[in-house]
Amino acid sequence: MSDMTEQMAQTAAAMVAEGKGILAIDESLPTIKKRFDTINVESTEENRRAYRELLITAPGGEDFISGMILFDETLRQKTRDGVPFPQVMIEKGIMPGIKVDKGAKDLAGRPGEKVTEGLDGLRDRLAEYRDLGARFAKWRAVITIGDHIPTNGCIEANAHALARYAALCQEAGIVPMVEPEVLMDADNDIDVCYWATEKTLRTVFNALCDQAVALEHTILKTNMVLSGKKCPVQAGVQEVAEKTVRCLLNTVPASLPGIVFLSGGQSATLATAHLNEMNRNNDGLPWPLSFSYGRALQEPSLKTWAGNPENFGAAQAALLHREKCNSLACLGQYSDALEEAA
Ligand code: 5MM
Repeated sequence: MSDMTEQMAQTAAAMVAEGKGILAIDESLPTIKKRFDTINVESTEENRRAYRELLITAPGGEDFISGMILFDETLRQKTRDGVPFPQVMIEKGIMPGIKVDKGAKDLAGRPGEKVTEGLDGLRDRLAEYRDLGARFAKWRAVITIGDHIPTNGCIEANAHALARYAALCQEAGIVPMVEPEVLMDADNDIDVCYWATEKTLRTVFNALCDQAVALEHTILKTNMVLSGKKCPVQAGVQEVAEKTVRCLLNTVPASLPGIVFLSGGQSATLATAHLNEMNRNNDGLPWPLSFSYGRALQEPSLKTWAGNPENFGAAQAALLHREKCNSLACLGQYSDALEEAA
């Protein structure tokens, strides 16, 4: 094994080490503005820096978090004491990751569907990100459920881009986190989500194979199989866990080092309960199941902070609580009682 290959193997294994998960703080400028709007904070560069400092430096986070996904701006920012964020993270034993896609754009000829862009110039950007300390990267594809969608055309286009991105990452010695997200915003029942997720994952793994991506050095970040948010009948925790695991067993090769979930708009506690249920009942799975939540880890912390420097410590405590609960969920040891005690 070359040094670079060996390092990717170590990185991938460390990302999903027992009881650890990934904190996603890679909101693009439009998304972080949306989040800040909910707390009436202006999305200035300094406010984004201060908020990300809070998340990155939370004491004890390293016990539950193996890596954080950063936005380009954040990878280049520093603490108020002048220490670059990647350096702070590495000193804490947390691996820096970087979002490298350029966002989901309307897919020509496919109304209502998106394709993620960002392949142009990616080889050069990856080389720079590696020099800045990034050890893994993320690219998110968005699959929408609706009338007659998702189409094959949309799933194929996104899978192809994900595979091209993953191959470029591995060429640069960076572990690709491959994120196809089937959105949970519609009124579909859970079985439609199962169908769309299964089809998407099958297509993605075929594309990865076509582009010679080493699955041993790849992490999958995916949605859980859920009822759409607007569906009048919501599947319970057990059904979500059972159908998600069944879908993954039917589509994801055993050689993958690990699978992490996005939260996708679930409440913070439900995202934890679903992950816990999957891990509580499934000892013999081929891969660890962990978390890479954005909103479900950050929301309580964002609300507590509310842009006020005096709330810095309390907001870090709120983040740590969610990190600890999800760490326990990776081990199948989470319970509702932990929320009441908090
Ligand atoms: C943290 O949000 C990420 C960036 O989103 P945009 O590129 O749309 O700004 C997002 O990719 C995130 O990593 C995943 O969706 C998981 O986050 P959630 O909130 O769904 O757990």
